[in-house]
Amino acid sequence: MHKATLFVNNYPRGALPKALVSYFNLDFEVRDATASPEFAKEFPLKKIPAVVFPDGSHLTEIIAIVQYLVESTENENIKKDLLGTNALERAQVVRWMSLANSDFMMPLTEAFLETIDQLPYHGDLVKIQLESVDKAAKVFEDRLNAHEFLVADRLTLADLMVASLYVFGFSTLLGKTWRSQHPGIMKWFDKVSKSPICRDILKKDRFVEEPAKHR
Ligand SMILES: N[C@@H](CCC(=O)N[C@@H](CS)C(=O)NCC(=O)O)C(=O)O
Repeated sequence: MHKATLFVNNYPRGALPKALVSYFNLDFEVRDATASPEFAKEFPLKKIPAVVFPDGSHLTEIIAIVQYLVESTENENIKKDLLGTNALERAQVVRWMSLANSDFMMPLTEAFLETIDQLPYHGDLVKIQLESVDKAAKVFEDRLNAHEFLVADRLTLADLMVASLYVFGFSTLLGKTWRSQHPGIMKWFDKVSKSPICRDILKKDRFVEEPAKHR
């Protein structure tokens, strides 16, 4: 293997890593994890995104991977803008990415998988999970009602990653009514979706009007 390989598929956490490799023209081979026996062999948890380096070492976890991809660009100004210009900004970038990846994305994914019967369905549990999603979303909504972006009033990696996870929500369980109740998030999403880095992955044409329902 001569270059690092980034494994993704069409699941939500693969979109931003793939977009970063493409936009910054990074020296990574991007492979479809689903079609690759090597992926399952190398990564027993079978979760994307995942990277194998030419020396055989691994990198997993979306936050670590997107940070590493931005660090791999040669433009120091872009790196600073996206990752933070001081210790506190860098910590705030990680803070928002982690909040979205855990408190928002985990209950949302489970609620969705239960709704479409890819996990056992229990209506009460889905309700509790969606309440957790709303609690986390309120933290984002409050921030975005008072500020244009998540960190430091300019676009950072936090905005790109968090928006790339929200788009999954807007395409599944967070329908038109939910979106109308979160104007701060929607105004911010609109702004982030114009960034050339990720405009191809933040498309509104996948938004659902009505949330997916259990049959
Ligand atoms: N902790 C991991 C979670 C990765 C993850 O759950 N990825 C999902 C796709 S968005 C996945 O591969 N799911 C497949 C599975 O759970 O079998 C991270 O933050 O990157």
